Amino acid sequence: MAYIVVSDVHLGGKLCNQKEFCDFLKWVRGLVNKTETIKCKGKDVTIHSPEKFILLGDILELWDPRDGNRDNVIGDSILPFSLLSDINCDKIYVIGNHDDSLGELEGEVDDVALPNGKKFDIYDRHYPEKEKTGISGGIKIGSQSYFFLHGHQFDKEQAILAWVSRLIGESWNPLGWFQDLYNTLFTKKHWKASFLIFSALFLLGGYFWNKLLPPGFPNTLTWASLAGTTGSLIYVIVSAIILLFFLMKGLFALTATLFVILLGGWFFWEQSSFLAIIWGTLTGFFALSSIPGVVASTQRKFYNLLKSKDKTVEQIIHNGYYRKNKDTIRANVVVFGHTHFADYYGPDADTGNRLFINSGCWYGKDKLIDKKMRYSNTFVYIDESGAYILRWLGSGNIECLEAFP
Ligand SMILES: [Mn+2]
Repeated sequence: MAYIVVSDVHLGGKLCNQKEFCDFLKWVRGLVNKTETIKCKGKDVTIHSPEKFILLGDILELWDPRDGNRDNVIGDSILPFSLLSDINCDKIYVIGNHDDSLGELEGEVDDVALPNGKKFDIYDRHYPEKEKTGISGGIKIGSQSYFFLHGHQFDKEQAILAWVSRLIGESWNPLGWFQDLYNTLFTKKHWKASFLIFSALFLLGGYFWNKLLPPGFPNTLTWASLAGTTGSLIYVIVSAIILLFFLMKGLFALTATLFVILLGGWFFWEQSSFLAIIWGTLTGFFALSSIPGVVASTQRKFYNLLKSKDKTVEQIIHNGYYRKNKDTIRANVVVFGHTHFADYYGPDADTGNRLFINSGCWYGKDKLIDKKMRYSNTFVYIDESGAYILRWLGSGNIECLEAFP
């Protein structure tokens, strides 16, 4: 029984190590034919082909893709997911914060059978799922039990998002909303020009409306005077026929939309307010087609202000990120990612006698932080003999960073 755990690849992101990750996946795929023995704290550890491969969140970068363009996520994902599919084991995808919209797929992507007979499963929050008692037990491997989650749940900077999400019963993420709006082809291509048009319409419109509109805007026509004119009678009859036609075709949404437009036309036709509606609609269109571009191009700086990246596990435990009293996990070892820092802490009284292991990331370069090396391209290997934080050096070379026998 062996598990391999990776997190925070951020495929589609600006600094993702997609090539190294693919090389690593090819190496894992090859483990089916030969085992690999490495030195770990003076001991030989044999790495076997895994039974389960856990993708522990933020595998895809849906919040902040390169150039704000989610097509880059698809482009970066084709090879890794095809390689993953080839690896002779089940895959567990646990959702992180940068790929949280995929949580909606938890019920859809449920033990999907891959061509080699292995399975692909999505878990919205953690693996394994909570038991009915509300307690989260672990997976027994050797003498330990393990619990896997991405780790943004420990993050106080994410607390406001989590709090609102719980309140409204669905995932709340305002920047994600802009990201959704930005990722329409027209907006991606033309948001700068749209912003100019929006600014012009907004400023010039505001300036000229006083002069264009007659006093007493909005001037309204009465229903009686409308009904009295032949023109509006024809308008009503033609409208009714059109609506009835679509209604009988069973196109209810289209009928409702046309009803609103035709009713609006009846109210506002021949009035200056009709012009105002056209102006408002155009201004709104160009606002929605440009403001998300402004947000998408500045949000990385915004995220850098509030992210808990590069925190060590000890900082997570001691700086109020992790709250022991809220913890319902019943496992000896908690494996998580999110902070991009392959590291560990515990077990001690502050962790409820649990060991916390961070799987690190496949993003950016190695970096010295507070005299401690923060390595990229790391993973966690678990078998009956214990857990190991390992580092991919390329070409099948593995360095052991920590061992927990
Ligand atoms: Mn994360």
